[in-house]
Amino acid sequence: MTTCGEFLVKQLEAWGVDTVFGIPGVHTVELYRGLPGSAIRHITPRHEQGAGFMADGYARVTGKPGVCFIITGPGMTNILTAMGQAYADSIPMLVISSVNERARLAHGNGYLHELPNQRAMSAGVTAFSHTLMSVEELPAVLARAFAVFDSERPRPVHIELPLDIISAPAAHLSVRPRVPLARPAPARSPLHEAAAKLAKAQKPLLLLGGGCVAAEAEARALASALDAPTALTINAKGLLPPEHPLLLGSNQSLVPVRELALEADVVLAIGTELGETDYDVVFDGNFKIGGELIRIDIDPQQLMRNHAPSIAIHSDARTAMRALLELLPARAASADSPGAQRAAQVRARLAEDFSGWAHYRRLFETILEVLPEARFVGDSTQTVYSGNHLVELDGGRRWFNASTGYGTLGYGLPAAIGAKLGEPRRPVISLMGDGGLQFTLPELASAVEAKVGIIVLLWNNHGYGEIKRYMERRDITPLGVDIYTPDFLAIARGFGCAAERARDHAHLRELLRHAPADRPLLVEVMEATPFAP
Ligand SMILES: Cc1ncc(C[n+]2csc(CCOP(=O)(O)OP(=O)(O)O)c2C)c(N)n1
Ligand SMILES: [Mg+2]
Repeated sequence: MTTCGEFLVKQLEAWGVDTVFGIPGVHTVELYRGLPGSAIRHITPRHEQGAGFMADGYARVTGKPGVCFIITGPGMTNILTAMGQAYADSIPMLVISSVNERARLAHGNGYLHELPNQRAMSAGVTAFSHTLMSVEELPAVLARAFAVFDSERPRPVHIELPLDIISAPAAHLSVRPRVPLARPAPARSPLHEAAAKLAKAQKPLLLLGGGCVAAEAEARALASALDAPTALTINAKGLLPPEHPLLLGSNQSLVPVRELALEADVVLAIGTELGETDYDVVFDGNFKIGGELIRIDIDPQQLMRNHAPSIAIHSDARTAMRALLELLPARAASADSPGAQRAAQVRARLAEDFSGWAHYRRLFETILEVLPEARFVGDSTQTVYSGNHLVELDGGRRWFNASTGYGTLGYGLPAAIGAKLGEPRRPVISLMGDGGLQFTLPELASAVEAKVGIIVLLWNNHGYGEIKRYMERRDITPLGVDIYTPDFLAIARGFGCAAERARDHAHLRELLRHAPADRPLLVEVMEATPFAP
């Protein structure tokens, strides 16, 4: 007999799911019945928030949905934060959970793991949340979830299976093929209007966001065709390589780029929210667009948020960029074209702004010297804040962190584990602070268990440094920020990791060079000489 739980596994396997993150409980064991006989690998985190962050990191690297199996109640409340992070950053995630039997829903009788309304709770951080009321619904509901992942703005989807449904017979269901679904393409009229405006622009500016990560070649071609200085959000980092003459980096909150945005006659913004954490980390509301704004986004509502466009194109980024490239006359972008000169002036001014950050620059140079292909998965700490401005990489999906959007501390370790599982051959550096690492520290055990060779670069300043500074700047006596910091090296070793404190840059280089392939290496860097200014 095939149960509904077994059928679910078969259907997921048929649609390309190769990894599931989850912690089983008495409510979900029936989801596990089919897993050992499948090609799906199961990764066990130490907390459901870890499962969600791992799925997030896996999804960002592979472009495929990260899939989690989660128990009713506490499992779902635990993963909710990670779903919020994925929701804010438009990451595809499929959360399959159990829920109490249909006849027991919404009674408040105190059944095991009971919540008043689990579906309603997750609805706020998902594209949709669905309670399966019959086995027969499952194929269509799963197909709806994949329709979101394939052709909408990606977001988490939650499907909950009542206990009497998970174990119900499902032999009569057959595994469906995945129906290919195209992403929305641009309508003709706004596309032509946009192309005409862009062809005439004297001082164009291109703003690319995380919605463009699957369109690297198109992003490079479009920047050149427009000869437009190009700013990248943090999730778009790498779409233009470090030496690209039009690159402005991710510095939209800084004056030189803001002046460019004000002067530009036409601004083309693609796959970007134009949101606060990329355009206004200084929270002063001073990112202004002076000229005409053309927006391209897969989410029609997003086209109308933050900055109103004069031309709005509802489309997948890559499809629209390709269509625009066909309509645009090629401008000769070169090292000294007008666009490149405007970008070079901004970069020179930014370099002055960054002069106090030479020590961070040196840290990243050291890492990239040893591991030029590295991917950086960060938390919300000094190395991340500075790297957001300083680091440029060749290739997208190589720099993401929890300093943007929802901004959850503790993200960086489990997301790095997911990223490494998603693309094992690429070195992964998890950029953590001593505060953030303590949120999800036990996931080191999950990484050891899964034989994941990530490098955790711990920036230790004995406290919630950023918040302490913020309090001091506002004349608030620091409280709750000088936290006790444990012996991270002993703890990491206790979990089975390699762990060392880097004495200096030469030592750091050595440690990185000899990082084990099959278990994490924790490298502690003290926020003091020789890593400080
Ligand atoms: C879940 C969560 N709780 C609290 C915060 C607020 N917060 C942001 S940064 C920060 C300090 C982080 O300390 P650490 O990781 O040591 O980095 P540092 O600033 O010291 O470099 C805190 C508490 C948050 N972003 N997320
Ligand atoms: Mg700290």
